[in-house]
Amino acid sequence: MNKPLNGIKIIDFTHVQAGPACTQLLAWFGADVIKVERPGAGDVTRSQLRDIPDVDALYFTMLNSNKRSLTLDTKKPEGKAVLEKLIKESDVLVENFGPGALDRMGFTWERIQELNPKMILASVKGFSDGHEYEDLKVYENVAQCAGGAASTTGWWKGEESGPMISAAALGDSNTGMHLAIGILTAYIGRQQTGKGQKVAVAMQDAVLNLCRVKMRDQLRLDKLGYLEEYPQYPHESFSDVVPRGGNAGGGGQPGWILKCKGWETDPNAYIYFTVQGHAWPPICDAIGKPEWKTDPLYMTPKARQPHIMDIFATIEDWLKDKTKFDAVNILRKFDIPCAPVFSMKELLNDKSLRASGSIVEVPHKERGSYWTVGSPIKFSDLKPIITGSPLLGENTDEVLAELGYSSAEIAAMHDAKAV
Ligand code: CAO
Repeated sequence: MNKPLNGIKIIDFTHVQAGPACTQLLAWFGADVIKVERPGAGDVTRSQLRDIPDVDALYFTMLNSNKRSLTLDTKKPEGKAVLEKLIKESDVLVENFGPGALDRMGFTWERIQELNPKMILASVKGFSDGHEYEDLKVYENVAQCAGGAASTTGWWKGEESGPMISAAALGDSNTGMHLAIGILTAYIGRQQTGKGQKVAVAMQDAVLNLCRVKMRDQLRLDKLGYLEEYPQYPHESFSDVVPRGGNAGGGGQPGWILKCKGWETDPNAYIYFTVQGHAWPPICDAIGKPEWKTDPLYMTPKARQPHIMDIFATIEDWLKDKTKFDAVNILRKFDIPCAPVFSMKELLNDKSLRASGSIVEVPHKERGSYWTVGSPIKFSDLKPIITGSPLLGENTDEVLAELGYSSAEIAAMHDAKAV
């Protein structure tokens, strides 16, 4: 099978989620990704949130498939020498250590360029270089707060009205995906210039990039003083910052999460319902309110907006004897954009996702096979085969031998606990 990234060698000096998500994607598409880990311990996620004693946690296995593992103490001279050799022979070094950690190890950008002028150094940090918070260490939720997601997510009134974190990894995996695009861009650039370069993505910036519609709303609010697609309009007042809009649709079409049959006991018996402006007549037909098609109080988006929550309440009433699946099966016939709220359990067992490779079963040497999330990117000429994640140091001797070390030298490195 065509694996377009075959031949690209990546030193994966990453840990936790943001960096590993990036390198895993590149490994799926054919790159040789060598994960460098501290001897004896490895990536902290190997032991975090374990479901089976002494076996690599799913947190690790789900972010490190298709890689090789090399243990290396890069603070010891022997370990540094191995890393230098690897840098000379690789195309990309990806890292997401705390600010300054790579420099303290002796691998500044200048030193890396001396070793290999073609090297692409790719980094994730919490904040960008020169930012007033550039020294901060950052995890997922910190990034969501710093990048605008938390201030614009959640409820604007009531007890639960504070900033809210999304369950989606907007800070971690999202930053990793941005970095993957940066690496491939730098790689194509290198084919033109012959030179490597440094690629950096700050988690704050990656979150902000996904929150650009909220920046759009801030600019509109500055000009108009109100935002007519928010649930606060027209009955409540706006301050000078974008408010949290609950489950409101973020674009030009109002939407809301609506209860379906069984919501009292099933936390996910809901659908998302969207009121597309031009699709109003079919919505009226679908929910049994044909008279709304010609009623001036309902005919235009402007007329509907002041009582849009009442309209949603009427649709909820229509939904009360329909499961989320019944509802979608009716609404799809009228071309109404909608979907059930799926639980993780439903997604895990979803036949379509399994058939498409978005959920895949992967073998693992110690835990047996397990289900994980496969590539969301589909190609006509590449079907990524997701393999298990490596055990800690599983490929150490193999990688050292490839670098030209003799068996005696490798044994000496083990004795010195450098690998
Ligand atoms: N051999 C020897 N030392 C090693 C090593 C190895 N193979 N791998 C790592 N280390 C050392 C580093 O050199 C560093 O040592 P110093 O601090 O003494 O220089 C240390 O281990 C790791 O430091 P760290 O700051 O990266 O780790 P932490 O657990 O304190 O912080 C995190 C974790 C994620 C907050 C921090 O790495 C960070 O802010 N990274 C950038 C942002 C990021 O990617 N965050 C997302 C993580 S996913 O939620």
